[in-house]
Amino acid sequence: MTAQAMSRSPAADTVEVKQFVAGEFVAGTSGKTFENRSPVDGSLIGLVHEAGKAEVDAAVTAARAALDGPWGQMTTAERCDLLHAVADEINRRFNDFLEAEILDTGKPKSLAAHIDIPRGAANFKVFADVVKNVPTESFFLETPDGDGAVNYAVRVPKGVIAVISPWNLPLLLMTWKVGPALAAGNTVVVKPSEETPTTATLLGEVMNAVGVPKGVYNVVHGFGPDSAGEFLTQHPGVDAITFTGETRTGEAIMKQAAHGVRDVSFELGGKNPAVVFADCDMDKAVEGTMRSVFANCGQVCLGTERVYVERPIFDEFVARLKAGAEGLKLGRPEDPETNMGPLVSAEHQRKVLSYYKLAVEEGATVVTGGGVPDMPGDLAKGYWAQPTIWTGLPHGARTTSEEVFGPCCAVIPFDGEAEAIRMANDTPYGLACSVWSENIGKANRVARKIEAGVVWVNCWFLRDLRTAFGGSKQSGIGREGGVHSLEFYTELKNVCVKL
Ligand code: NAD
Ligand code: 6OD
Repeated sequence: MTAQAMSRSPAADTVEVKQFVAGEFVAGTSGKTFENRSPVDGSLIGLVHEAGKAEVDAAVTAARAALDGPWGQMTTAERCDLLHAVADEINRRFNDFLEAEILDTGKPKSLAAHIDIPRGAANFKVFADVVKNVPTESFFLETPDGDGAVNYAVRVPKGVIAVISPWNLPLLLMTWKVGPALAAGNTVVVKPSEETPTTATLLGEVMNAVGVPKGVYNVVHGFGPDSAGEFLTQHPGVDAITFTGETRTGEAIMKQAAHGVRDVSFELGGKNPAVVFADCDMDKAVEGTMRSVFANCGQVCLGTERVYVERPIFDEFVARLKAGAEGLKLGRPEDPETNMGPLVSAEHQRKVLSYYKLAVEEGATVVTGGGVPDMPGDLAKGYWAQPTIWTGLPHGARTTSEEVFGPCCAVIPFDGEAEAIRMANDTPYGLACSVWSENIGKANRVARKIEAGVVWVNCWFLRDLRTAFGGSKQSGIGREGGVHSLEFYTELKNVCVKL
């Protein structure tokens, strides 16, 4: 990977990642950097320049100037053509993005190549097309003079949007917000996760290459509290904040957004159930649950951590899930055989392993896993966790209530539809659920009663980007996707014309 986004450090064989502000890659004025380490073997990938208040302020100022400048003067069609060009350029540089995402996350290349990078490009095309085609309402108002008035609505951009994104699907989740924000005519300042800074920065090169005006897309690096994340969400020049991450962080950001009564869109944590009925197609239910528990090493907000299985098939289901988990191949991202990578960081590994210990203390039977796998050579220094399945956890255990965000699940038996719904809903979260049954009437009845923003029937993570996406309860505020994204990224303005 060449590029202005990354430069080679003279001191070591590592790269330096800089901020992207007003179309330029810049170091922080404080000179502070932090390390970016490979989750696969703990080796140093590079140094990331940390933004201070000055860089965050420069990024917000650049975003404001672009809004008032060429970007604000473009027609929707011109803007959307540019976003199509952004998507095409991501696809042209597919391997650069793939390499960067794999280095930062350690995820299998096959996963990033099929999901992360293609969606990173698609997020620009889909929302450009939504914006070009969305109708707005109009009303004819009768007036006493007989001439009447016409009301019509227009959508106007909200302004400068702060985008705060997590590390689990870095390019996908960041562009899921940047795509609609830019399509709607806003400008953005992105603060990617400190764990995965690279693809957001690389996207700056793409913006420059296709001629997106300077200041439309900006990136600042750093942490949350007392760092770039907080400096950005507190900045008075930010008009709205869109955030994906932990529920606790959402609470902190909401307080920051209260100053100036700024709008927020939140995609937060989950403790997602799967409900597997005895009349399911067992092969499909096992395969789908395997993916929903272990994909991306369990680091998917929509992933399943509670599997409710109807009693008559409980033992068989657990046995088949165990066989599947034990068949997973952990290894280097580039190895085509690998289907599970490491956890993202040493800190996250400590968190996941603490839940592995807690599950046993809470009375779990460990069906498989429960520790750190033996990895060969340098891989032993990486942040690995075994795919883990528990049974026998009592209702209300912390391991079945709190989000672990690792490759693990508790499998719990149930008797009948009502009990399944009650147990699935007994959580402060409400993000996603999958229901497995060949009785389509029952599956849909259950789907409608589950308290979650997204329910999949006989599938998992089958995405249609036109649909509403988001969480209920403590899993989020608002919906994004299709026209729903525009409800957050625009103000709907009514114009009344007396005829
Ligand atoms: P996190 O909340 O720790 O961090 C997310 C981002 O917020 C990072 O960029 C971080 O630097 C920043 N941040 C932290 N504190 C901040 C503060 N006080 N002010 C401003 N910014 C701050 O989350 P994570 O560990 O990166 O991601 C995992 C979490 O994200 C899990 O809980 C997962 O469920 C959730 N998630 C939810 C969705 C969804 O769609 N609902 C999608 C992906 C991940
Ligand atoms: O597919 C998406 O658009 C989306 N936001 C997925 C979220 C995955 C969470 O880890």
